Amino acid sequence: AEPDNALGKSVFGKTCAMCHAAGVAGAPKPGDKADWGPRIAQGNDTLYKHALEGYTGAKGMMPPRGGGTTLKDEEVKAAVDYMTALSR
Ligand code: HEB
Repeated sequence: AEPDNALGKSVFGKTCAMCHAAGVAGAPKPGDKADWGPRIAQGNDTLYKHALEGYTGAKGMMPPRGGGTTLKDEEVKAAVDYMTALSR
């Protein structure tokens, strides 16, 4: 399905930007193709899983749902799609 960019942009601004906008604590910045390239290459299923469940990578710790515990799966996925679309 087409990503809902309005939804993704809104969720990103409220919950993800606090780390991802400035690259706080190793969070990949939207538009940083060098950082996002290998991440995007993992495929959407892995990106969604990491965003939903959280994980610790080489650069730092991604919290489950970015700490937005009440976010629906489709809201988190839309925010992932928003970031990756800016980073291809
Ligand atoms: Fe994050 C990473 C999403 C929020 C921190 N993240 C990441 C990724 C994604 C995301 C997709 C990639 C994955 C891979 O590579 O596999 N986030 C996201 C979202 C949100 C967020 C969607 C909202 C909901 N983050 C966030 C926050 C923070 C973060 C809030 C802080 C606290 N992240 C992060 C980091 C990282 C990430 C640090 C990196 C890790 C490594 O090492 O890799």
